[in-house]
Amino acid sequence: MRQTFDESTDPSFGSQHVPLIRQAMSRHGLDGLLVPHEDEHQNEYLPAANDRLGWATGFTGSAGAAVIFQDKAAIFVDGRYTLQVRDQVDQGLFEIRDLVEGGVTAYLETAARTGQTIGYDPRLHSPDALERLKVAAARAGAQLKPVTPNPLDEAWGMARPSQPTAPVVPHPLQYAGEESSAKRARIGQALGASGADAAVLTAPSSIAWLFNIRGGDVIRSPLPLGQAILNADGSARLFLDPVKVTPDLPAWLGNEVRLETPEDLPAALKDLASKRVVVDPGQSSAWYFEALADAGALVVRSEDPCALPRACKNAVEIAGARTAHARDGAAVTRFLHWLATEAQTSLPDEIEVVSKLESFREATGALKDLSFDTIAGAGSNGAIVHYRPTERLNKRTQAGSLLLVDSGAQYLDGTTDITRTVAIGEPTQEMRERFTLVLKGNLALARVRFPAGTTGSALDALARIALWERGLDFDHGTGHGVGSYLGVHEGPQRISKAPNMVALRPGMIVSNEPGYYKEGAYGIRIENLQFVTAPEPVAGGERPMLGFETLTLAPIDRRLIDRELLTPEERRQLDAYHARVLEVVGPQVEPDIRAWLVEATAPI
Ligand SMILES: [Mn+2]
Repeated sequence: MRQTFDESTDPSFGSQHVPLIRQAMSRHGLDGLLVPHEDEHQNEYLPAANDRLGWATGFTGSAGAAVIFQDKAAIFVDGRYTLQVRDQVDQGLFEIRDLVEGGVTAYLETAARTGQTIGYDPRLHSPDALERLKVAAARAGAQLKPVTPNPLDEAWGMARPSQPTAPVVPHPLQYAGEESSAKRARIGQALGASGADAAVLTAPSSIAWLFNIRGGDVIRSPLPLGQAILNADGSARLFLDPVKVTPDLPAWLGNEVRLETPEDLPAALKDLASKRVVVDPGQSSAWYFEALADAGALVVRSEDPCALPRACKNAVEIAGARTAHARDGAAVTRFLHWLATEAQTSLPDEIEVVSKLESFREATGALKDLSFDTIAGAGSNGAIVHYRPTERLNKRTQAGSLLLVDSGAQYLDGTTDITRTVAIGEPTQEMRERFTLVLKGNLALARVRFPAGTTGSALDALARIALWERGLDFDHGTGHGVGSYLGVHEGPQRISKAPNMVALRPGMIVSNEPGYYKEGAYGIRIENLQFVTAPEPVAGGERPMLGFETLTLAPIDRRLIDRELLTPEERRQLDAYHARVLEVVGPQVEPDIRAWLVEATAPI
């Protein structure tokens, strides 16, 4: 099994580790210390060695922060994690506060005292966030001070896991679709045209994409941790731990890429003196901005130049995504068949559900990893959006309940992410009604046509209108970008209420995942990945329109659909989708599963 069900922390972490952190703070003369969730690479999923917030507090969510003073401490989480944080963190040690409402800055203004010194690790904070924190501390009469090495790392000491050293390997052209040299020339040219001499790249996904390489330093994503400097002439310097460099790599990178070690990076930044250097304040920490300013470089704050080209998948990547989704669809269909038959009477628990699904994906022979830990939420656990089953929380499915399964896979040719909600036993009329409303949102966002320049924010409401009409909604984004054998959450595009200025462009892959959650009862989510298609003229129209093509192929539980709530157009759309599922997945699965699939995809 790839997925595990143990808990990597427990609530005693605070009482065990905070005293050690406070001792280390004392040695540096600090009254307080900032502990963000983010690591040196602004990763969402962290290698164990970089999960400082988890080690200090016990909290394992994907976003958050803590501030540790000598005499008090607070932890900050967003609305997704209010239940989890109470479960994982010692509230005698940490006051629990809202990360979004006020957050760390508001806390510093009231919690810090005149004359205090609060330490921070400049490698872990974005320059903009740090500036706001400095202002807040100053309002309280305190000051922020960069501290190296991080006192928390010193306190962690020998117990800290070692830095990951997964081998970095070539990502062949049959999957990447464009030579690294062509990518570097293209991005370098754009840099030059904007008046820049170079860009510093620190996002692992950008480095993987630009050099056509993959690694395994971050769990569930084939990301190599490292840094790079790309010059306007297309040449580059790539900084990787030498133990990760596989024999084929130097030749794969070619003569225009100089392979160096992370220890060479500070000197390399000094070489950029008097050059105009692009750095992304959303991706690179304050440390880079300070190091470049110290070196006498002219820092240009601008988006990572690889972010947008990486998001717009080329024809080879889209073809790979289709193949990956056809393969994954067959594995998921075998799983859904099991849920619809054997599991209806055996009533498996969540861990058995996760294991079963993983076994079907493993059997494809092509699975490189899961793209994230499978969320299997039985009954009320389905209403916890970021739920992950563990031995302690594991729950058995029951007749008359819903089971929500959100999962994905990493294959060489593509990354998948799919959610299906299925009925165990006989669903209630309310469950069917709400499921159908969610389905209407998913269908609306799949069939929309839109002009060039439209952002994901402008489309978000389409996935919610059916819910809104009944006084319902869901509290998460509708869609996120997805990488090509890279991170399952990848910007810069998003479909969400939160403003996002990035226009959707052909080749971008996004998820379409509306949901509905009834706390303490059940959760519903339907998620397909879809990509933006090229502009096409509309019959009788005046302007060409972009649209979406759905990649994900697996049946949607017909027992949960109230057909009376669907319009004729929605019924046709659902039937056409199911016909495609049968056409692509049917020939791949065993005769008994195929027979079931014929019924599961029958016209509504
Ligand atoms: Mn998703």
